[in-house]
Amino acid sequence: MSVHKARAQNVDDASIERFAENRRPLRSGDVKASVASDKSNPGSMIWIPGGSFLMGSNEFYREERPAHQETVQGFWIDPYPVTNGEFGKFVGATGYVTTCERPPDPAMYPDADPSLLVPGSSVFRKPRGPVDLRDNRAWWEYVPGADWRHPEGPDGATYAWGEAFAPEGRAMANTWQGRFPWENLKLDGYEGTSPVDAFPANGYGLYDMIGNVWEWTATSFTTPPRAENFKKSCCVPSEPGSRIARRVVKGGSHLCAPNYCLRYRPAARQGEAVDTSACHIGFRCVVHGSKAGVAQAV
Ligand SMILES: [Ca+2]
Repeated sequence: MSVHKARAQNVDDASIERFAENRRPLRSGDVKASVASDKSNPGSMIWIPGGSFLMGSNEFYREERPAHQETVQGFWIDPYPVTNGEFGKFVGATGYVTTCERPPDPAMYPDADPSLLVPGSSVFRKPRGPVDLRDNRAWWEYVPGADWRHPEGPDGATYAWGEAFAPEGRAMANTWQGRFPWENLKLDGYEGTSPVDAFPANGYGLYDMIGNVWEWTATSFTTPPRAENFKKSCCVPSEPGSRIARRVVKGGSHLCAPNYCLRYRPAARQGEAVDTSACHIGFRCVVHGSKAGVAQAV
């Protein structure tokens, strides 16, 4: 399954060219017809049989190495990332308050100005032109008041999770086409996040496993060998070396671009600090157990 990086780059460029050539408006029935049954039962999950697979890649980023065989037991998984509407129901039922809605604990940040320890989230700001890719502060901004209801901040919100954008073309996933972080060609139709069923499902019937938003996992992220050679990511404001614990995120997002963050691949993985909210991260639910056990689990 490994692909040489240069070859992958060419494939990616070719795919982008095809986006441009094949752009056409989505017809209303293109996707909806295939997911109507799932939408009628939003609690439905999909059974993934257990088996062995090649995990990681030796050809791209260091944190994916080494590629190795892994075995996983069967499990149930959501066909879509959780939408804002679904998450809102959860919050209404439980009173849950997300990390970005809580003020940071001063004990965790003893060197910080206490007046700056206010609830908020990292928000992507597109520069007007090329910037130094070694400093991701050129496109990340900590915005007080930004949260899952207001991912662009309390005064922004041109885009909101779960909103139905008007698609302009077809692609397999919502990534970034163009020169990150200042030129988003939107050849897949989306500048920011996209509806969870806007792109085709994979062979298991799962949507958005690649692109749109990174998805949290329960797996702890440990710094891989030779961390000093880490290539900085467009997608993770906190780089390795932080004292804050990190969890693995998977799948890439609409901010992953081939010139800087070619992580919209199944082999890619990245660490995200558990105290860091960002406008391009989501999640989906998984239930471990037997196929027959889902009735009790869901
Ligand atoms: Ca896009």
